[in-house]
Amino acid sequence: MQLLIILATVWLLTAVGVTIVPAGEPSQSGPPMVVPVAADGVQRATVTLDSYSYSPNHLIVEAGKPVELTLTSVATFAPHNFIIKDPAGGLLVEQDVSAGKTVTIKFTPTRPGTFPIYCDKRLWPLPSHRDKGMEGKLEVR
Ligand SMILES: [Cu+2]
Repeated sequence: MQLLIILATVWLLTAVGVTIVPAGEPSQSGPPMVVPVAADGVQRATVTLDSYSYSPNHLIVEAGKPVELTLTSVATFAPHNFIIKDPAGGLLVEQDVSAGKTVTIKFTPTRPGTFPIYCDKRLWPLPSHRDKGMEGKLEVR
């Protein structure tokens, strides 16, 4: 009986998920933003997090200079995060941003390349936020 309830719940949530997420909508890459270098040598930009997107979602930065990102969530309910992983380049960013909150992060990318930015939050058994299009890219030149 308990299993039946679980199965029914899974089915219901999946059905709702399918309704919310339009099928076949690839996540769109917005116009690239070349992050400006301030007088103090820091590359600063503000990224807006929403359900389920980053704006801008394509950041271009220079290697070897610190990057400071202000992450502002305009989501009303869902918690999000901001992840960039380049283990070979020693870059590991994983920052939670609660709904409606603003957090500042700082990191210095050391090697050129294009690295995915994504949110790995998910409300099981719904698809992850990344699967819903919450992703972008960090282009290090
Ligand atoms: Cu998210």
